[in-house]
Amino acid sequence: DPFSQDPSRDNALHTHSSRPCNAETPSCQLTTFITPNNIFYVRNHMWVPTPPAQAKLEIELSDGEEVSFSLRDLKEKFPQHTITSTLQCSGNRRSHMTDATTHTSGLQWTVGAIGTATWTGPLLRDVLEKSGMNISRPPSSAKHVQFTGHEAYGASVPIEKALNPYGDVILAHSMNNEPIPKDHGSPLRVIVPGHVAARSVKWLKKITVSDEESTSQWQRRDYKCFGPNESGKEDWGAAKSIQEMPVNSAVTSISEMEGKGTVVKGWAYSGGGREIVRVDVSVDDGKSWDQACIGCVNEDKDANGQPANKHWAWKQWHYTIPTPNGNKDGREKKDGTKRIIAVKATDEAYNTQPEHFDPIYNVRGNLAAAWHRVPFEGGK
Ligand code: MTE
Ligand code: MO
Repeated sequence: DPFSQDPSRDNALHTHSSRPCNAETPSCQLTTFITPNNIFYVRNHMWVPTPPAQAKLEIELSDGEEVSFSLRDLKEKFPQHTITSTLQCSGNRRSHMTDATTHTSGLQWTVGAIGTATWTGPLLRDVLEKSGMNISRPPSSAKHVQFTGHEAYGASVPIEKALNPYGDVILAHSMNNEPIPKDHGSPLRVIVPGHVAARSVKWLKKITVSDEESTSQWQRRDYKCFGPNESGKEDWGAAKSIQEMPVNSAVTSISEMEGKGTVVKGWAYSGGGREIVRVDVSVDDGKSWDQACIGCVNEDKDANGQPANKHWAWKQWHYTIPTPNGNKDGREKKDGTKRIIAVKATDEAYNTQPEHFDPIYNVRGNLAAAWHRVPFEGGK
């Protein structure tokens, strides 16, 4: 039974499948800037492997040169970097696309296939340099960096991201100052900040610098996106792999504060290190808007202290619904129908979210980034 090495898991996680384990963080626990390890979402395609204690990380350069490093080498022979990065699954919010359209296949995540942690380890570019690669003038055969996990999962990123001195791609051995837990890639995973979490390969076994992308199905097929009319006739070879993620946001909690009205909280995140610069909230399903307070609920100062183009982490926002005259809590319209809260975020490139799911529909339910609409029932 390959699943016999799977760890026990926190009961608070909302489990979509147990073998393999796919479980999301409950939305009410997504309101801290750092997501604690025990409730960080788990997305496993297979079982949790237990790499042999003496296993070395293998590196193969594009000229065929092979070297390897022990975990100790990676911790002691390289400068260590700590970054704060959000990881988000390409299928996060898929259930909202399902609700708004007819059907999507895949795990029906709500708002919790996302989380933020600090990650520590050497920079991938430093490890490649020590392996013998000329990182300032890489050979023309070096176009992609492929990552292979101990259980056979694999993915790749373009060489530009891997070598970018501002790219912060690290080989992480620590998550929130603890050794990486089993579910999250123990003892070593790559963290590719700003990119879809599918590229942050866990239980890292091998790194291959190549002139082509990883040949795995997770690189060549699953994590691609298509037009609404292309469902069932996807040209997988022609479509671009998902790397950086589009701007997205969600409501994670709505709570009534005694005498202070109703407080709505949520997250907002964009790929590629693009900073979230505005979060707009509507309590009438998009007819009128107001701005949420961004970052004000962060306990961690890092949230606002990230350098330009390196906003690898989400921002948290909150909004207090004003109480309209003659309507005690604003949750019902005069005709008695429920109000709809809508939220959309804007990133520093002034990208924003589409209003509806129909124009971004794809049967796999990837990149579900339309406005998040929630019926306002109050007191939830
Ligand atoms: N790496 C390996 N080896 N095996 C996997 O199944 N899943 C990927 C990525 N890396 C995966 C993997 C996907 S699709 C996601 S969303 C993230 O890991 C999930 O990371 P987490 O479980 O630590 O949240
Ligand atoms: Mo994912």
